[in-house]
Amino acid sequence: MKILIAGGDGYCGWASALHLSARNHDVTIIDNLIRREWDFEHNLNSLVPICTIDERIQEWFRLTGKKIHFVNVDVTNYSEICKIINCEPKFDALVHFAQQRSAPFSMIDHEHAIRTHINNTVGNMNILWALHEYSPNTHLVKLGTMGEYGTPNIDVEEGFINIEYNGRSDRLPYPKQPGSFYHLTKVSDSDQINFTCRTWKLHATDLNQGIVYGYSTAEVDLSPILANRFDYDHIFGTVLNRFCIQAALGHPLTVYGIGGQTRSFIDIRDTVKCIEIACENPAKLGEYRVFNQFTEMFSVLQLAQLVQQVSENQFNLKCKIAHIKNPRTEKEVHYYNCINTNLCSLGLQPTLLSNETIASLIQLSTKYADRVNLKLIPPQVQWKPDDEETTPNITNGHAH
Ligand code: NAD
Ligand code: USQ
Repeated sequence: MKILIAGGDGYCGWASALHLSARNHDVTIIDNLIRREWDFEHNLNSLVPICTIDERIQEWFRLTGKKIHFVNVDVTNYSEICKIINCEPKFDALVHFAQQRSAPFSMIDHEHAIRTHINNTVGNMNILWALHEYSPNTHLVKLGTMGEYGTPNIDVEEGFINIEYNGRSDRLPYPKQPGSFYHLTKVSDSDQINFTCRTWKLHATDLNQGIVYGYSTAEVDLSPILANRFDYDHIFGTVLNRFCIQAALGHPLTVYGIGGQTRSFIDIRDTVKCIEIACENPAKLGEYRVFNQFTEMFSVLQLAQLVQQVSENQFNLKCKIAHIKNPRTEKEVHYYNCINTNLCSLGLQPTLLSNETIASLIQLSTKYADRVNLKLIPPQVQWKPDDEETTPNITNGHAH
């Protein structure tokens, strides 16, 4: 297949581009490299050093003889994205990763919320319009997020829910309760995509992905020049990756509040397989389908305890769990049960979180420990400053 990967210089996008290229798909990456600029702007750095996109692509060619094409394109620039989508032969699939993806980044201030909104919402609409005008048969595979649903007190279905009301019934989009301005943009994207499938008969798969963890994939591991980014900071670092790095450094694990917040998770090795499955099994023309792309659910505290056990038992590292004041507005104790049957029924065989994976992430973090800026670990972005009443001050696991 001829596949366009928007956002292919990023964490999920780079690993997916290599995975698809390794399977002989003809891959083109578009990315405006803005994530590297955001890192620079906020003084952040990937734990693992990453090469330029040109170096990465050359190395891949050197090792495998396979060519990945790269074009520096900003998806918010409509004429640029049209030029790419209109090229011949047309793309069979467009995988859209190219967004500002950090919830804390979107909550820093008005300017960051607006930047996130414009980048994500305009970029998504441009892609939809360009597909409509120039290539309606290209299957859109869009990265959404499990956080679109929030934490309702009922099971979370895959995109739609059957509702009976006043004696009538319908299958309607599942209600959304996103937890940040970033997550809100994903809800808006889903509405836009659903609308354009209904109205213009585009076809799309909305992948509501859980929190991705891990580093290694078969392809990334082939060479240090193919290294992927691995974020540990309080803005882009995600919870399990952060805990493994913190354990390696002897830093207390930063559980926000009680730690009963439960989320959906997926290993990056399964992310790349899910992208492959979605591309190779396209939605029908006019179909908008939603897959919940995760394999397991954990509370934040459960993850901290798992990392603590591995670091103490396998590395003899003392590992404390610190319950720190939650900078976010979110439920810390709640019901959470999400359905994820669609991808499994198309062949996904989940890679479940293992002690080996945690140990490998701790080892990776030890190797690059001297690159960590400790000031970037504690959370600095608050959803609601001075939110004393909704967030108890907690130390050593006890709420005061
Ligand atoms: P990332 O920040 O590592 O990569 C995103 C890439 O998109 C970067 O290379 C960036 O330069 C590019 N980009 C951003 N805006 C762009 C624009 N306007 N034009 C062109 N390129 C642009 O993020 P990631 O972790 O790889 O996430 C990729 C996607 O997956 C995002 O849409 C994110 O919402 C989704 N997702 C990620 C996770 C996770 O845990 N990492 C979980 C669920 C969903
Ligand atoms: N958390 C901690 N300690 C930390 C970091 C986070 O307790 O040091 C808690 C947060 O309060 C939250 C949970 O862990 O309850 C998850 O936070 P996160 O930063 O790992 O993930 P999140 O902000 O939800 O965002 C990440 C990605 C985003 C993606 C999302 C998937 O950055 O792109 O969309 O995961 S989901 O959570 O399913 O929406």
